[in-house]
Amino acid sequence: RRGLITAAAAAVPLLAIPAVHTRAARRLVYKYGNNLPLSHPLNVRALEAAERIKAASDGALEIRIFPNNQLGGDTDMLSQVRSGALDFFTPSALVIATLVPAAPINAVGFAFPSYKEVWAAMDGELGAFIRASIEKVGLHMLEKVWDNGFRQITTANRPIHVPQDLSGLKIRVPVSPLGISLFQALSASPTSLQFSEVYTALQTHVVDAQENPLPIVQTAKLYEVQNHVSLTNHIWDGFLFIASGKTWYRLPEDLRTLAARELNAAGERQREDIARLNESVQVDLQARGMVFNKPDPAPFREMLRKTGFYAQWKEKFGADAWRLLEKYVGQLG
Ligand code: X2X
Repeated sequence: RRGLITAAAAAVPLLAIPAVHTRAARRLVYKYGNNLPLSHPLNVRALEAAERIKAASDGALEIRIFPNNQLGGDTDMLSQVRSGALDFFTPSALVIATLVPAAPINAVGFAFPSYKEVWAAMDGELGAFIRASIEKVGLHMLEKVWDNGFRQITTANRPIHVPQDLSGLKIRVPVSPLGISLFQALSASPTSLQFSEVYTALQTHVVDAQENPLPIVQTAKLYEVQNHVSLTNHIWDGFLFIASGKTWYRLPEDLRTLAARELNAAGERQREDIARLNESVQVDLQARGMVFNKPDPAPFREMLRKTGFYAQWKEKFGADAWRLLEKYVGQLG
């Protein structure tokens, strides 16, 4: 009996942190909201982290998760996390851009060739730059960015082989000036909608297309309302783990350290989950009837260059931010 307890304690070393352990009398409940289904690795790993944080703090800090837009769409959650009504939120950099224009520097069209450059940049100077811009508006961004993935185009009515196939296409993009600008430059007709509205908008043909990483197409069941997948990899997108500056700094320091450590570790595991999913998701979506093609990115990039997309966004982000991006992805435009 005794041996069993010792073995269990050894398997969960966090239970042994004494400073946190003594705080059991004060129980804090923090809320975390996001826009994804419970089955997405983001929620699976966040739940796991929440359990570990609760156990290691002996119940002093409980993080309650509200997935799937239960607290409203991205725009609502963004204002809640600013006011302190919500404690944690994981927007894509595309979405937080309405508040922090410098944030979506990672989402410049056709910038990242592969995950190798993505994680070097996001765990390096580019991530630090984004974090610093977010701290300026009174929010705190945890160190590890979680993976959304490379965004791909899906449509109800046609495959996209070359930029001309996008001409006039009614495509949903996130509420994001950069997303709108990218698809306008590629001659499509983009509309901004929150993710909470995407399934219905596709189902009712308010739009005919959308773009998201495949794990989202899978977990949000977009395959029910879309037929074609064109693997454009046009944006690498991540979820920034944002804490409300108002409530984060109110946490006792030991709980803040514990939460940051566990959430960052969960973020790294979530990246591995997405990497594994990326290996199997195409076969799964094909089995559900989706038809895939893989266009050559060169003519898309060329069209962005010709229409002045890169020049325009270099000016908006500024030469310093642009140089940081190019340090990881090579020269753009
Ligand atoms: O809204 C989207 O498309 C999503 C889920 O990818 C983001 O949060 C940006």
